[in-house]
Amino acid sequence: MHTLIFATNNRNKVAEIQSLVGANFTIIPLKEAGIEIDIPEPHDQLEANAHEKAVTIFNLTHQNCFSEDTGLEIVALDGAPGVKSARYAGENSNSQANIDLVLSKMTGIENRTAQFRTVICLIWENQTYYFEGVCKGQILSNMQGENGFGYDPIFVPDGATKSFANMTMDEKNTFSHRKKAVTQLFDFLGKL
Ligand code: ITT
Repeated sequence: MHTLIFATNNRNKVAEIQSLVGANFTIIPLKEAGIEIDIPEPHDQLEANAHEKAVTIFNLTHQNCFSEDTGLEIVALDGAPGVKSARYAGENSNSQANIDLVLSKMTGIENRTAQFRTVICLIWENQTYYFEGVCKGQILSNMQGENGFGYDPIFVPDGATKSFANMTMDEKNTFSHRKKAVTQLFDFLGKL
């Protein structure tokens, strides 16, 4: 059995990833590890922010750990909100404010193509590794569904007919960026 600290304060990410973990791994969220810090995300690339989060926690714990940074990249908005997805409508903005801003910027725009991109940074036995998962889809013109978190009510993945927020977690996992990145992570760890 291996133990990995997951360097996140986002309980929705923890729930999604814990639903995917195989029997050989135990994931310890920051809260359970007794770590209460606001992890910095100062960079303009998902990879660099993921690295910053993992290194911050590694330096505190000296234990194997991973982090992930996710962005919603909308073609018609030149890739925004992207790396700023958590704070698109301002430093202390919530999901509703972020969604409202996206929908207002997308008013009248026909090209609704977007993707979620997740980058995982793993620090394992002092070495750093990256894994990426992408989920392509379309931005809706209004919110649909109550499940999930973040931008889920306005995103329909390619191959689906309903938003992520109208799916169960298992359904979302059949499409999701996070599932794809996490699968690579555990495939890699499983081969070590
Ligand atoms: P940590 O940095 O502590 O991991 P965070 O919430 O700040 O948590 P991010 O920096 O990765 O996470 O911010 C990405 C934002 O994008 C997040 O706040 C959500 O609003 C949104 N997001 C991330 N994954 C998502 C998903 O699967 N579905 C919908 N929105 C998502």
